[in-house]
Amino acid sequence: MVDHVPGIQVATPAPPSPVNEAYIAAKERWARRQSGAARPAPRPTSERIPAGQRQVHNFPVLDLGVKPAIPQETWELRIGGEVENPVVLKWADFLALPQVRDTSDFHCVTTWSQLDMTWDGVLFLTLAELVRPKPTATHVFFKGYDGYSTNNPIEVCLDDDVVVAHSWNGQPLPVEHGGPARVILPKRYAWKGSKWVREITFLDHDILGFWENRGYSNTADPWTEDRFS
Ligand SMILES: Nc1nc2c(c(=O)[nH]1)N[C@H]1C(S)=C(S)[C@@H](COP(=O)(O)O)O[C@H]1N2
Ligand SMILES: [Mo]
Repeated sequence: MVDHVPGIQVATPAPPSPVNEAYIAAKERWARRQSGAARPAPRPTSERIPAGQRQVHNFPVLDLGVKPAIPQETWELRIGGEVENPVVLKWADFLALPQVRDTSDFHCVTTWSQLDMTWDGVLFLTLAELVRPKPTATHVFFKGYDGYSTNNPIEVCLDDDVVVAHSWNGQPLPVEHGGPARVILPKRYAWKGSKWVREITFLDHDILGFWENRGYSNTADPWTEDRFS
């Protein structure tokens, strides 16, 4: 317990906001996972395939018919909106941020799931810490270089397994899978993660993305077969 020193202003902690609570919870989970102390026992494959999904061992390609080729030299990731510190990251800036490796399962709404996908990149949480979302930020809108878009609540994005990935299974992400960098949100159907990600905008309200505007669920939870709206 630190007493107030006369003449020195003691900062009062910011009141808990949903954003702060999601940050702290995700960072705690991440720390536990990194320490290995609380690593859960591997679950049997059958329990890892949501209803209506089947396991595949290949990696299908789904896009809008465009596979934009963005050289690393001209690649930029713009992060802004309801944030204190908007940034435009060049490739070198992105690689200079703390890097993580995370292994997760990938569920596409077209009914295939691939297990144990290993992604290298930057935690969404790290990007959020960099730009500092305002307390008004509730949603995140992602845009891809191909004109794609998708949206998520901020809490979903701040989970400790959400990565802006540049590598898959130890290799640079091929263009058809969204390289130079794509978003991975393992707890949602895969359309919620933008390939060729170009812009991340924090918003004080929700906006529907490409598929969300075309009859797909806004929440997209594979575990409740939450496929269509
Ligand atoms: N920019 C962009 N991101 C996208 C898409 C897209 O068409 N463009 N398709 C989405 C869909 S529907 C799925 S299932 C996954 C597919 O990723 P994959 O092609 O690497 O399997 O990317 C998602 N992200
Ligand atoms: Mo998809």
